[in-house]
Amino acid sequence: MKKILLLLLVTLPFSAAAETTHDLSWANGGGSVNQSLTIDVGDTVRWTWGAGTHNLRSISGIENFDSGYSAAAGNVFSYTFNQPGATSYQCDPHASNMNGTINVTATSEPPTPPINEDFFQLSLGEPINGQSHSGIGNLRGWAISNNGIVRVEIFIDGKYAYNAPYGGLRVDVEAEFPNVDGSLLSGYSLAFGYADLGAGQHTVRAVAYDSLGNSTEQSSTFNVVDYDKNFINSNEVVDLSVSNISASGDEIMINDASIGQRSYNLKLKWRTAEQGFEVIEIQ
Ligand SMILES: [Cu+2]
Repeated sequence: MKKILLLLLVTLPFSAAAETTHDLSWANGGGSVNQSLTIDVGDTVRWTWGAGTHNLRSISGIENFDSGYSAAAGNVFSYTFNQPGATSYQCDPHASNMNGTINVTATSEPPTPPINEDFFQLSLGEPINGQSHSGIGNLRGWAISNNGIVRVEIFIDGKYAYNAPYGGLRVDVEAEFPNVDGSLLSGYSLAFGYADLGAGQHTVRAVAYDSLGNSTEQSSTFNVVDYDKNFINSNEVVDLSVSNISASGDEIMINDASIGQRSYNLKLKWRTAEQGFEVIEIQ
């Protein structure tokens, strides 16, 4: 419905300014002296010859035209005026008796299409698409719309899970989108138990809705790495004293980590989004 209204608004001014054809006589009987006509850009003037031999030629002004001579009564010369401004013309043999001026006024400019102020964007920062997650981490991102964000829905592996709390402080988003209303408080975030999903590939999808009912979304497909159990309790010993720990680039390898009476090989990797190291491999 909205689109139909917009189309009407855009097309109406054009149809209202449809080109018109104006008829004038072109004869030597006194009826073609000091012709004066004001028309719109794009209009056509059509002169119809009376008796006698006449031409019709522009002599000053914006446009240039010359009908050439015709001795045929009923001969017609048409000219379409596409530029605003005045043009004077005459019949050369009867210049004092057959002359005139056409004034062309610019039609009102068609309105420029309304600027699309519907800015609507959602970003899912974590989980990180294509990466590994483990344990408990964040599910977070931001959503902004000039029409206001009503809610952010979270889908896990294709199923609706819950609405994410929305309204968190995002100074960085406001800095990037200062002209979008509400960008300062555009964050959504919650603690997320990645391990609860179980090891393997999973997808989280965040869908934002604005006040007009529009939606936009982003998905992340990621890998969950897991210990034998989903949660290492506080009474379970984590002991790295016999581990072999090495580092390469932004990764830390911990071999023979004793966790809850089991031995694991772990790989940790620096995560910019998390500003910390995340366990990305558990063996
Ligand atoms: Cu003439």
